[in-house]
Amino acid sequence: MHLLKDRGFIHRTTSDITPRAVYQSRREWLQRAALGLAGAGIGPALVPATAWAQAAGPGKLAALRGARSGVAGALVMDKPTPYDDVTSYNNFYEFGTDKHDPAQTAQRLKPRPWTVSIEGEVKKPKVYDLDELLKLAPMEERIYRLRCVEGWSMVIPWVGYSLAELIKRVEPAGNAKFVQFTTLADKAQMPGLRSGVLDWPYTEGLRLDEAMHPLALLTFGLYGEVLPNQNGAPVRIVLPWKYGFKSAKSIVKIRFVEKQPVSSWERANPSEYGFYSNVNPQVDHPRWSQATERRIGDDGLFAKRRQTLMFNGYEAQVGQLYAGMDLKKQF
Ligand SMILES: Nc1nc2c(c(=O)[nH]1)N[C@H]1C(S)=C(S)[C@@H](COP(=O)(O)O)O[C@H]1N2
Ligand SMILES: [Mo]
Repeated sequence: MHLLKDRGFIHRTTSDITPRAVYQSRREWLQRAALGLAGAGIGPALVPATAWAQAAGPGKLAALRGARSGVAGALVMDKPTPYDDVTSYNNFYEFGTDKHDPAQTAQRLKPRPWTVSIEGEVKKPKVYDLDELLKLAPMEERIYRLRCVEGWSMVIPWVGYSLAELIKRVEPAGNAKFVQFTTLADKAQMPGLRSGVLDWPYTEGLRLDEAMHPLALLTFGLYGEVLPNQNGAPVRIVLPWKYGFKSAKSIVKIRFVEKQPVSSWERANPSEYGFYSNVNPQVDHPRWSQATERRIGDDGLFAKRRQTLMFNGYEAQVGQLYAGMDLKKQF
């Protein structure tokens, strides 16, 4: 990020190729939400534990239909970014630093078999198999804004459940104050590891109360389908109120710790990337403004930049986590 400019001016625009079935289901869901039905317990509630995980092809979408939790902020009414953009314009430096690299090179990633090791200050440490994680809590669709620190944004319909569901089950000890996420680092699968852009493996961290916030999503899919490799298969986190780099992809380890961990981007450039990295239009990156953003999928060269929102528009939900903090200093 600090090495590359957002090369948005050569971003190819795509027509809205969202598969019709996906679009259809989303429309119904949005309409239900608009009518106030989605939260009223009419129709299917959350997806039964294994239904989404086990369904194949179009069945995956059917299994998700109407799934929602009522978590405030889980639904953004902006038009979702076309599927083709979400899956071909990616930051995933383990697979190369060009936005269009991961869609190609991440085909080498083997998302199964896969385990996630829960370690550190917890009463029930455990190595979870992916299949166990998929069944751990009901899946739901969450339509979130994603704001990259580089100044562009998307709207993505993710599939997953609150990270808190997993955290509750492993029972953090009293001295667990932070959570550290570690991404896979395997040279055989990830050509980008040969570059020295970052210290591998990619790590990220949160305060425990941030990790427990219902908006923090343990994510297994997007647009109704399992996560494409380039979007962090088979499991990642999504933190919609923070800059995109906090949302670590292809996670293999979650460690509960007492001291604030140092994240990969923070280590690489502490004056530019802070531990919190909450989206904040009033705190500029040292080399560019964070006041506005370019929405991927808006019409190319001539699209008007949008105002960036405090906490990416999730202030009502997460603002209290940062009450009393100086957000200019703790950026
Ligand atoms: N392991 C890992 N996770 C990562 C990154 C990365 O390079 N490696 N890039 C981050 C950045 S900068 C962004 S903006 C988002 C992009 O997610 P997306 O490609 O699914 O939109 O992933 C984040 N997670
Ligand atoms: Mo990013």
